[in-house]
Amino acid sequence: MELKKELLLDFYRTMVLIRQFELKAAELFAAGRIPGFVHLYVGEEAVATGVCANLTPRDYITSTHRGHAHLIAKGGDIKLMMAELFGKKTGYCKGKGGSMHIADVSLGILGANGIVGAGQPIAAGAALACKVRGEGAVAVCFFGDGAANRGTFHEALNLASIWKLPVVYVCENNMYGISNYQRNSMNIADIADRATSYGIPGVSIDGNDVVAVYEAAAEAIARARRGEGPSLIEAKTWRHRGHFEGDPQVYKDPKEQEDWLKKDPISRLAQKLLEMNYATPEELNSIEAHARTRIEEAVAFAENSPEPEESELLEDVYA
Ligand SMILES: Cc1ncc(C[n+]2csc(CCOP(=O)(O)OP(=O)(O)O)c2C)c(N)n1
Ligand SMILES: [Mg+2]
Repeated sequence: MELKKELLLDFYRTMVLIRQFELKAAELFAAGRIPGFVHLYVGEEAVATGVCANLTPRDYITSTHRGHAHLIAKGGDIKLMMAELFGKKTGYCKGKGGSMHIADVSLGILGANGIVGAGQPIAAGAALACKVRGEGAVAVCFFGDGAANRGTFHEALNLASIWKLPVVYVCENNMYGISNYQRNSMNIADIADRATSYGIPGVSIDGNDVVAVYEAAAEAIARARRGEGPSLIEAKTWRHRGHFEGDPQVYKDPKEQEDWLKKDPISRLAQKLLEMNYATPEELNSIEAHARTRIEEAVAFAENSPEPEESELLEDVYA
């Protein structure tokens, strides 16, 4: 299928915005200007972008500890997210959550999550709500290869299958769970094979090709909207940076890292746009410049925002 120029350019805008957000977060973290941990999505942009391009605000997503991109691709507000990273009162969680607790329920973004695999049953629950309401909405669960080994994965997929829930499980297989290579944590090459055990469709795709991601997600989401039940998509990808900022990634094979850097999803899409005469190099540069400006505005918003008051310390906190 040949995708329309505007759609491809939209993918590019989203992917570049994600990349620029992440690179800025890396820079701020290294400079000690944002507290806590940050796990960045650099190199994986095609997955969140290609999937979320099929969703509307009434659809739900669950995210992960590596979640900035999911929020951006689903239409969240980068100013509120940046302020949250800075721990400011204007942030998504009033500055008390940080990078791993960013949610925007009004947009169906049910939250990043520091608990690996926690989104899997949450997405099944959201999909059950969609099914009961009967309005054709769906849920999408983003999770990693490491999370595919959690009990929650098996429980959620089984339940989603037998109840025919409108949910799509999107495994972002970046080959590592922290420093643990996928082949050391499972005896199968393709996580998508696990779909067979639950009697649902499973596909393994090139997660650095945004068009392949978009098309696989379109099919799985359409199936879910038709009431035919869940699917599993495994998007093979690669994180360029460490597991968290500060991780020297000594466990990676330098040759493999180099090979994957050549498969960068943004460069690949840029190449495609140029070859198809859908954009000039100047137009692509101006998309990047625009993204940088938006990120700078988000940083200024965060910096100029107040800290939470001491008197608010126990508000919105549950134990
Ligand atoms: C239940 C649980 N177990 C362990 C951890 C520690 N932990 C944080 S991230 C991570 C690896 C996750 O790997 P993967 O699911 O592949 O996601 P990726 O970081 O590669 O995006 C682990 C083990 C955790 N946060 N939660
Ligand atoms: Mg992983």
